[in-house]
Amino acid sequence: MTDTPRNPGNGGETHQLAVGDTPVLTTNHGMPVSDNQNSLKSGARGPTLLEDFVLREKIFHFDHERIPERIVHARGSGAHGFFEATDDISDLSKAAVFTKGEKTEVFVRFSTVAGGAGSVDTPRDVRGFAVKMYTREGNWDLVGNNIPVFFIQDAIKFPDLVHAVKMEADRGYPQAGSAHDTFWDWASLMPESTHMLMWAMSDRTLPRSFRTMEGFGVHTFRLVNAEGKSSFVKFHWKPKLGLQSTIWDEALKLQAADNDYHRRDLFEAIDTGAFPEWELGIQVFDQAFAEAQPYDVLDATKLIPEEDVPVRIIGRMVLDRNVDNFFAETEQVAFLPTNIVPGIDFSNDPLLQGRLFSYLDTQKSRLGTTNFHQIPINTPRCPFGNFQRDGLMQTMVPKGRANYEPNSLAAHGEEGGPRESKAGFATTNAATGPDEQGDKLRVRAGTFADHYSQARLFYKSQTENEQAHIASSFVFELSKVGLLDQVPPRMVANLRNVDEDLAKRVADGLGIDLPEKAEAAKAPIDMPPSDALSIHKNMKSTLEGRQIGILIADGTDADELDALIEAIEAAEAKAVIVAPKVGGATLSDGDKFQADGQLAGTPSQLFDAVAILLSEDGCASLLKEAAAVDFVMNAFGHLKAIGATDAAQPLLDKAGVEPDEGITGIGDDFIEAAKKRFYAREPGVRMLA
Ligand code: HDE
Repeated sequence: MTDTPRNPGNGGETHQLAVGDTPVLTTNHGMPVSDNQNSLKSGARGPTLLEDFVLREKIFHFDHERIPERIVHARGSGAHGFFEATDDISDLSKAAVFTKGEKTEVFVRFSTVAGGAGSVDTPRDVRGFAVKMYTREGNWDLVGNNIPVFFIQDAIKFPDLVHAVKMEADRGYPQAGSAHDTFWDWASLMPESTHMLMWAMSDRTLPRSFRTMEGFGVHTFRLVNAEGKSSFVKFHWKPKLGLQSTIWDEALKLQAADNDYHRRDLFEAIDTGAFPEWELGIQVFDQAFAEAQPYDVLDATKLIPEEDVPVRIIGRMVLDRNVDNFFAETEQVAFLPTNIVPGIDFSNDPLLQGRLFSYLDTQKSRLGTTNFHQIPINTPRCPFGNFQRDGLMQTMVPKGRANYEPNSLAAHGEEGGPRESKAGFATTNAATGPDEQGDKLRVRAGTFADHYSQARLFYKSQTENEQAHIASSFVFELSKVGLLDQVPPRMVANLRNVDEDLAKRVADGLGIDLPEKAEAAKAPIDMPPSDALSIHKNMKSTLEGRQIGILIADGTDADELDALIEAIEAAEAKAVIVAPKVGGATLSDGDKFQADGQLAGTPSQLFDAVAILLSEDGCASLLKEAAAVDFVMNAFGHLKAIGATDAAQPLLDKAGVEPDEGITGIGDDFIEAAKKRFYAREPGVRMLA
């Protein structure tokens, strides 16, 4: 009877009543129920009776099943796993979680930001990357994003940002997207958001999967060693599979093909043992380095180029267990940037400082009680205890009279309760840099004034295709803005400080005159380009973790199909068979081969590369099927490898496929090609800004 929903407090004891091996259905109060099909009525066709407490309890509970969704990051997907420290950094941090060889249980939640809980997985949006580590010194939550910088410098602007980007207040749309008036109205008035906008308009906001995106702690934190010496640190998660993103047209079509594309990918990867993995890296620097930079390390709109401070890998995280229950775990998990452990500390980043209040506060309205830490997904795995008591939904039963401290109850043979320890968390003396203490001022430090240099750095570090994608995204998003006369020119005026060519491309793409350059609070400087900022320069030529769609139909050669599946699996990818009928197709050997997906419902945007394995007759039959033509046409337009039998050529011709390096046969050449995207094809298939 292990699967029976039961009160976690009852120690997992089984119900006494059972029907064979099946536990008996009971009310929430344990009373066995004899009929779960019919409500209690006065006469078979008469009114339902108020007396029916079984019905009332069931409907009452159902009526209250939902809790408020997160104000931001409402749509998310979670998984369990572990973190393993792989390097000794005891010279930098005394945190137990970093002890070389130490394994710590983790829970991770990935999310989009703007959309509601029921929105789709693939809009253009920043992704949340929140990690809860259940360390033996308490929970450490690294609540980050897949982009290393943020829109704003000061927490006081966060409600404005979120109001502007979420659906518009009067009309309740658009859902899950920034391509609308209020977002760009706000953004074009906020030069400090320019750097983040460059990232947001790049393919970083169109990740292929959670498994192929980086994560960042964003803020500067501190590491503190046993002697109390502190260093500054930035945290990075690097995906084992390398970076991979979709392109805009593909993301749009994915939205139509599968609303749950990323959630499904995460779940299925873990379910099939292809465990997602990341390395944890740190950039460590000191006050002298901080003061020597042309930007402020406390400014969350800035990053530290990896060329200046290399990322040192200190551990790995593997997600190896799916949630058992989405609500209990993924929905109820409460991340708190205030969850840190001795050996890690905050910096004075004013955005981080604001977050230290917000997350604790929001959990109370979301989860309804100050006791949300007692919900199993949030409970520390190490012993914990203090004198905080009572409150809504208190599930712990503290014994004795000691609910205050100091007390001398132990001297009288009673439980005295826990006491503070010198080994506990102690805040680092934060006033180590200039202007970190002094008069009370409602100001922004002058060192935060440069809003464009790193936006320029980001743009310059991209490949030609990536630059074109950024320009085209600005054009697309700004073309959705109704306030055409003021907002796009204001945005382009800002972009002139980033890169003149970019500004021109965006103005041209919109069909507007190039506006005067916006006045910069501080003149931008040129920083040396950084390869780490480009996705294309950090993609891995691998099939590991990828999905290859194989289109078959009646008459497909059985041996060729077997060989191809074998080669794909040998390269640690998954072969997904697509056929006109889900029941499968009759192959050349007369056997029926089961399909994984029906052609009309399994378009090629779901795959990283496709193979078209058709006989002459099979191809002839599919020439009249729009879904087959789209399958090939979209794979080509999305710059993917297409392997095809000679007999499939008429379908490729109808889909407008032109030969290039990515168009191959179905042998080893295809396996090699499938590891890549063919960005050189793009100018031939799409007009970019
Ligand atoms: Fe958040 N953010 N945030 N945020 N954030 C929330 O907390 C907030 C910021 C991030 O999967 C909320 O539990 C403020 C930066 C993630 O459950 C809320 C400010 C970064 C998640 C909140 C920021 C993030 C949240 C909503 C500016 C990247 C999802 C529900 C001072 C480093 C966590 C909740 C999950 C969630 C407030 C800025 C990441 C309202 C006030 C910067 C990944 O408390």
